[in-house]
Amino acid sequence: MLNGGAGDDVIFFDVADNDMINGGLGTDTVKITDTGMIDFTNTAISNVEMIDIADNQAQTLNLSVTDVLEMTDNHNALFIDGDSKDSVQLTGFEKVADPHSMNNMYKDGYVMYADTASGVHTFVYVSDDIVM
Ligand SMILES: [Ca+2]
Ligand SMILES: [Ca+2]
Ligand SMILES: [Ca+2]
Repeated sequence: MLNGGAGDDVIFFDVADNDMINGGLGTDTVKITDTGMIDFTNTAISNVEMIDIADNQAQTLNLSVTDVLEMTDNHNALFIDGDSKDSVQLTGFEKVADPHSMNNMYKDGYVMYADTASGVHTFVYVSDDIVM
């Protein structure tokens, strides 16, 4: 169990170890250095605000609406920082055409995706360095 606590934390996630991670309060980043397909179906990550795969290595993140709801806090918003070797496969999300028009956590440099069906508003913000 890796417990972030109150501050802004950077937590390294090792796919093989699959530790439970609780970011706690603050803006918490999970850094992943494993390469290849990263699937979050059986991970136990919570209260995290950002996944960072910007390491010039190729990762593919596979995320469903359920995965994002489980790993975030009650804002249900996940940022993903990466590089041009990475890709993100989102299931149940669609691109938001005009993120500035919405009252949300949008920041320039990201592409915003919103869930299509859950009824809970769930958002993923993917760095535009990542080619989708
Ligand atoms: Ca924290
Ligand atoms: Ca947090
Ligand atoms: Ca990468």
